[in-house]
Amino acid sequence: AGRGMARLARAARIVGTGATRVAARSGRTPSELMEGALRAVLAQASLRLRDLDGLLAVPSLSHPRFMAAHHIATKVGLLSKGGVVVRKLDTGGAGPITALLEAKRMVESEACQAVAIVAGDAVGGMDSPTFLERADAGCRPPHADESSPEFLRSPVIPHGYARCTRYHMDRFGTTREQLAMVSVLMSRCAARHPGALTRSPRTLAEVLRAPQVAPSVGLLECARRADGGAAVVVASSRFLERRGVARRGNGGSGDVVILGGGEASGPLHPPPVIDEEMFSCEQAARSAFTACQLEPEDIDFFGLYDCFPICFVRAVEAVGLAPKGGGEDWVEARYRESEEAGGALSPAKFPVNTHGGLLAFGAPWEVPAMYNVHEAVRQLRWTARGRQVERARRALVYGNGGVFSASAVALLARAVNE
Ligand code: MLC
Repeated sequence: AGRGMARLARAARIVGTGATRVAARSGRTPSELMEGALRAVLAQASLRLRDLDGLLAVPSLSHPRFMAAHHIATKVGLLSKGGVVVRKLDTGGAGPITALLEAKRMVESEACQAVAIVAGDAVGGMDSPTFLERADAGCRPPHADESSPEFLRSPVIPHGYARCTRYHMDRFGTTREQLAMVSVLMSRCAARHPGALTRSPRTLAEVLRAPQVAPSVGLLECARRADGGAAVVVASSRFLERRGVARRGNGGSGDVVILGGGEASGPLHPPPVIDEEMFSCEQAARSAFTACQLEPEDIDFFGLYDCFPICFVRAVEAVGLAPKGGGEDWVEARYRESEEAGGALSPAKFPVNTHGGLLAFGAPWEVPAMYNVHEAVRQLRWTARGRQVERARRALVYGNGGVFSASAVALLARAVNE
C-alpha cells in the first residue's frame, strides 16, 4: 500500500479545462481572454486561485508582453502570496503541449500541487496588414532578399508550409485534391461541435475554388484566424486526494492522467531544399510512444495539429495512423468513406480532431493545441456527446510551432479509480 501511495503522489492529472468562446472577433485583449479561461477552469475544477502554485502561459501576437505569464499572474492577483512558480514558454504553436509536459515535471519534480496553463490571443480582431506584418516578421528568414533561395514572400507562414507541401507532393505523389480533403474532413467535424467557428461543412469543390494564398494552399486550407482563450489545470494526485476535489467534482473518474510525451525541434525557417530531417513531428511522436511504452494501436483519440493540410498529413504519418508517404492516401480513404456515409464519419471511424482543428474550429495563434487537449479530455471523460469515441481510454495530443520548428506530443489516459 505504501508504494502505491508513493506512485500516486507523483502522478500529474488534468483536473479541469476552461475556455472563452472562440470568435472571429471578440473585442477583448489576450489578457482578458486568458483571465476568462482561467476563471472558467478554476470553476470547473472546483479550485480557488490560492490553490494554484504554478502558472504557465504562452505568448500572444496581438498584444505582445514582456514576461507574459507574470503579467497575467499579477493581473489576477496570484503573485500576492509567495511560493508560486510562473513561466512563459515559447515553442510557437506547440506551446500548450510543451506546457502540459512542463506542468507534469513541476508536479512530479518541483513539488507543485496545482499548475494552471493559460493561452489567449486576439489575432482575429487584428486588421489584416498588422496581422500579416507581425506574423511575417516572426517567420521570415532574416537577411534573405528576393534573390535568395531562403526568401519567403508574404504571407510568409503559408508560403513556408507551401514549400513543405511541394516537397511532399514531389516526393510522395500527393495530389492537390488530397490536400483539400483535409479541410473538408475538419469542417465536417467542426459542424458537430457547438462551439466551433465553422458551422457548416465545406465541399471539396468549395475548398479547391477558394482564392489561392500560396502555391497549393487555398484560403480554406489556412489555420482559421480567431480570438480565444483556453486553460487547463494540472494537479498532483496527492493534492487531489487531500482535497477530495477531483473525484467529487468530476463524478468519480473524470481525471485525466498525463502519461508522458516527447519533444523535438527543426529549423526555425524552412530550408530552401526540404529534407526529411526537418519534420520534427515524427521524432516527437516516437519519443512520446517510447517514453510511455505505448504504440499507435493503443490510442483511441488523436488531437493532431492541422494549421495547413501538409501539417495534418505529416502528423497522420508521425503518429502511426499511416505509413510514411501514406498520409494523403489515408486522408483520401477517410474522405471517400465520409462521402459514402452522406457527409460525416462516425467518431469510431475518424477518431481525430472531432472538434474540427485549426482549419475549422478556430485558431487564435498559439492557443489551438489547447483545444486539442480540451477535446482529448472530453473524449477521455466520455462527455463528447455526439462526437464521442466510444469508451476512449487513451489520447494523443500534438502541437506544432513555426514550420515544423517545434513539435510536442503528449499521451493522456482516463484515470483508473483506485
Ligand atoms: C480564413 N477564412 C476562413 C478560413 N481562413 N474561413 C473558413 N475557414 C478557414 N480556414 C475567412 C476569414 O474568416 C475571412 O472571412 C476571410 O476568409 C478572409 O480571411 P482574412 O484572414 O480576414 O484575410 P486576409 O487578412 O486577407 O488574410 C488571409 C490569410 C490569413 C490567409 C493570409 O488569414 C492567414 O495568414 N492565415 C493563416 C494564419 C496562420 O498562419 N496561423 C498560424 C499557423 S502556423 P470574412 O467573413 O471575415 O471575410 C502555426 C504554428 C505556430 O499554427 O507556431 O503558430
